[in-house]
Amino acid sequence: MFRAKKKTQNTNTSTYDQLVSMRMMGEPQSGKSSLLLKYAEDVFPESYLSTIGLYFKTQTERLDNQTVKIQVYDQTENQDRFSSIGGGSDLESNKLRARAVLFTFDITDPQALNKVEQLLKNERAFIFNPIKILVATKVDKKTDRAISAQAAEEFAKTHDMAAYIETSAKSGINVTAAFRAVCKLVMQQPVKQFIIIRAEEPGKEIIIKPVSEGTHTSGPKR
Ligand SMILES: Nc1nc2c(ncn2[C@@H]2O[C@H](COP(=O)(O)OP(=O)(O)OP(=O)(O)O)[C@@H](O)[C@H]2O)c(=O)[nH]1
Ligand SMILES: [Mg+2]
Repeated sequence: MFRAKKKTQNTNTSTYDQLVSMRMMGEPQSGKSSLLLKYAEDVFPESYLSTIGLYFKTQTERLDNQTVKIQVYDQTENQDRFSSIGGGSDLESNKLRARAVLFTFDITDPQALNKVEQLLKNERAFIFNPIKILVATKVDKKTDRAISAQAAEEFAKTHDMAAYIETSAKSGINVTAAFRAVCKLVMQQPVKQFIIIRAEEPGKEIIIKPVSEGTHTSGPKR
């Protein structure tokens, strides 16, 4: 299911049909870089290294019969907060124009959703009206879980987000699925459905369940 090898990071414009940009946003240590690294390079370094500066990584996916180049921006929140639209670098301004924002939250932090709520108040960060996606990280830490899937789903819906996705950079569960789903949402704009990808059972991969807004309460019991 997951790629064993790193794909060629080909920046040749002629090799893709569409470019989809997205950005990671979330508290320091919420798992932004780990998720991106697992996706782009299939590695998970156990030791924590705070992100310094603004980075992006690219990956190519085949979606809906198109070759899509996905570009993902990553920056730690302390630096992200001071991003400027006009005065910043081209990289900064491209980051702000990203079509989707992945809000990462650590499922073991009881305050995690409050922290996402704080980030959402930074209106300047969403001036180009990106699609918002709530991404639970570290779902391998089951016994330390402090935020239920139901609470997170509810939060995502009430905060005008397009999806709730559970991931683990450590186990690899739903990592590729998450980026592919976000990419699909961007390509299918305007978004009409709320997408849920949950990690219900170990080894049981993913459940992709498009549901009409307001009708869904929880994932299927299995
Ligand atoms: N168990 C487990 N630990 C994880 C997972 N993802 C990240 N971590 C750990 O959480 C810590 C923070 O991860 P990072 O990916 O560096 O977090 P970040 O959001 O990029 O942090 P900043 O760059 O400081 O903003 C590291 O020690 C990671 O090893 C995961 O899926 N499972
Ligand atoms: Mg980081």
